[in-house]
Amino acid sequence: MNANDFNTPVPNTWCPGCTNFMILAAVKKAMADLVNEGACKKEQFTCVAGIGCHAKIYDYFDINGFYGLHGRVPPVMAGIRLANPNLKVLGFSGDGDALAEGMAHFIHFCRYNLDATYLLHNNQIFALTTGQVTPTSEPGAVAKSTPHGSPFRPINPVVLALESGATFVAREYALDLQNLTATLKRAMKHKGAALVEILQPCITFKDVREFVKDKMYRIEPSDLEGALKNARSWNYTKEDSIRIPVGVFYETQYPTLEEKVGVKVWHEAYPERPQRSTEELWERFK
Ligand SMILES: Cc1ncc(C[n+]2csc(CCOP(=O)(O)OP(=O)(O)O)c2C)c(N)n1
Ligand code: SF4
Ligand SMILES: [Mg+2]
Repeated sequence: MNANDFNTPVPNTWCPGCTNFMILAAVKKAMADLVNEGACKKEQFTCVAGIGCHAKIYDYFDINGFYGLHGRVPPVMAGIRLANPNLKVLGFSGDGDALAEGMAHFIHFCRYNLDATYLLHNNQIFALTTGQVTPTSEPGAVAKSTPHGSPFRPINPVVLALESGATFVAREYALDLQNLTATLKRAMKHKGAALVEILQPCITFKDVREFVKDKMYRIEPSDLEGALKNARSWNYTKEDSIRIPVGVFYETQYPTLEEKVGVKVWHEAYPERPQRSTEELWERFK
């Protein structure tokens, strides 16, 4: 199979040239590679999307999934994994979705070490609502919500994920297709909570492509202290002197939520659980 086997006929409504197109291409390629390598089957991929431009990605690949509420990607991922631990769950979130509306969920996803991959499309702006500051906007950022400049300091999601217990933490650039695909594959193969922050400039409301391309450099994974040091070396500011580390910051093994609560044991103990149709469930809960 190849990446095009994940295509859907849904018309794409991202702005022409949006950097989300590259994330879509990388995710489809990573999934196709994993299927070809025998690591998992196409039907095992399941996606959860937040709310925002990033979330539309769910319409553009042919896998099962769920649109959550704004910021609520992790609890839906947890529900899916606990109900069926055979599924390979990918969560798609934005910087607003993950760190404003969904901040608490983001922390608990890392802390629980849920066995799932969380892709954070970071464009440092609320893009779908046409440009307001988010928790990753730089201090002084001029946007629709802050015409005189943002008075806030940024939150660093890489530091937050490391401090909260995520067992795979990486940052990539949306337009570096090769490294993005490779890191996504590593994240999807990882057992435990994997965060991949993707720097995803919004070309319509905050075009920082040249800035990111100029400033980024690749790092190698290190121990937790080293990873934190690397992560703290850039706090989303836009000074000329900064450099942006990209690559895998940290990777370790630790029991997952699913292992700790004995999900597999529970599923094996009750193999004959009744299969209910969607219609039946709708009648019961409507
Ligand atoms: C609880 C809630 N608050 C606010 C909104 C309005 N809203 C919809 S999309 C969006 C911005 C999303 O920004 P981000 O998560 O960064 O995604 P992007 O559009 O940048 O990909 C907002 C504020 C909403 N739908 N639900
Ligand atoms: S508003 Fe920005 S993030 Fe949204 S589709 Fe357009 S370019 Fe992409
Ligand atoms: Mg955003």
